Amino acid sequence: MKRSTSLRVDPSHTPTDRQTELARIVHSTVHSTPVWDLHTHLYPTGFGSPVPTVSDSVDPQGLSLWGIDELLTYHYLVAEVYRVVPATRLPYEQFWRMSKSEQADHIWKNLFVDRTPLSEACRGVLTTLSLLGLDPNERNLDNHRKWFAEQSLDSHIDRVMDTARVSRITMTNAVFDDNERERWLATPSAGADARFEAVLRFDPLLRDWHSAGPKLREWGYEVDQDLDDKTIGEIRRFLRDWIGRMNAIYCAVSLPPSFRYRGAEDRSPGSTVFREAVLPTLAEAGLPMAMMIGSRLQVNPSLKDGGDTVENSDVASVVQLCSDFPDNRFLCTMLARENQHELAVAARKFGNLMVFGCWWFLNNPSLVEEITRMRLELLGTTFVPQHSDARVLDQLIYKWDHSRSIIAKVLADKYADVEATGRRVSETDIQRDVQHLLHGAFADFLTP
Ligand code: FIX
Ligand code: ZN
Repeated sequence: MKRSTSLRVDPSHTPTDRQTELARIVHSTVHSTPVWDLHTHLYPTGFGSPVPTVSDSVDPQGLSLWGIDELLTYHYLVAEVYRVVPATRLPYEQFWRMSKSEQADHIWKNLFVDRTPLSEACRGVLTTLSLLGLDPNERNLDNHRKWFAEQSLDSHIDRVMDTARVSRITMTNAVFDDNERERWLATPSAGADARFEAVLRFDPLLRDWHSAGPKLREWGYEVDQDLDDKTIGEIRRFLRDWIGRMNAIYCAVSLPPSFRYRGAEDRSPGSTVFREAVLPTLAEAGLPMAMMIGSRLQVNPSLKDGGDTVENSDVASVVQLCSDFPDNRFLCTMLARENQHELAVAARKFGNLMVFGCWWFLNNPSLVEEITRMRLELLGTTFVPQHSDARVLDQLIYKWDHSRSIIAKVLADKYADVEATGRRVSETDIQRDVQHLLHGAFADFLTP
């Protein structure tokens, strides 16, 4: 058969009408297909909110963050404003003594008024304001604050999910966080909101058994520092209790760059708890384990949540776990750009490994494009391209708008590459693939 050369994709070449049509279809499909956001730090109204409005009661320790002042004091922007106004001019303690709105005013002036908001986190605030129907050209915050104060959280959750086309929000429920744990114990129904799914997060269990053990004892689990059979049994009871209480759809942990798993002979406390308590419990429950690897915590504690950084991590440990635990399923994202190719290749070797997201410092258009393109070329549609990691409800709007545009751009290129072989790609094909990338790959991976 004579190969058609008319469809060959030549990057220097003006797009053909077909390529332009493909790009239009893909962009429209990606932006309209609902997404199941598999990792956020968002909460339903049952967990309270510190955000004052005309209709909601304020819960100063509430966990559900939303509105313009929370958007502007996102830890990404705190770190960025300290690039403009250094601690020598504004001591950290002075900043943290400010009210939330004073902190927001400081960030707004220095990053949005006195300079062009070029960074991804800055641009995100503008996208969110714009898609909520607010004017991104406003130079002061009064009108924005007035609008948010007139909203009620529960209906705002619906509005934001509808605008971002997020069909379901997956939480991060940190059981070692006293505020979160005590809310679950006091109000078991707090998480009962069909728009949200719970995830049991237990970093200290694997990162610092020596501090986690005494807490489990305090909570009524008869554990010792030595990880003997009785202790392992009690850790498994603790996990089963909280998986049940939360109705968790998976369990998660953030692991440092130094995390290593070297197999059965690895007797470190974290690896022993992982191997003998966590993974057997999850295999028995049929739940995936999410590993988020590469954050070196608190290199600058004065920035609080903004004080963490990234370092290269060890993909060989992920390979070892996937190989040693074929009955477990692993969701995995890594924080270093340098780890992405090796991790994607590891996913080619293990069907029980699902790579997901462009996490945190990778969630920038240039890196989302590079990583998504590489993953599509190595994995087809067998990965989850993005999660929002939203900490403030309204961030869903920009995080998904920005990511969808990049995913659509890359997908359109790859469909053009397919059509350059002579194979036609239908709109139905595109809809099926996009639904899989934004929902199906994750949803299917949740079921054994
Ligand atoms: O460990 C995590 O879940 C991280 O995503 C967060 O701790 C981090 O602060 C974040 O929000 C990144 O986007
Ligand atoms: Zn997160």
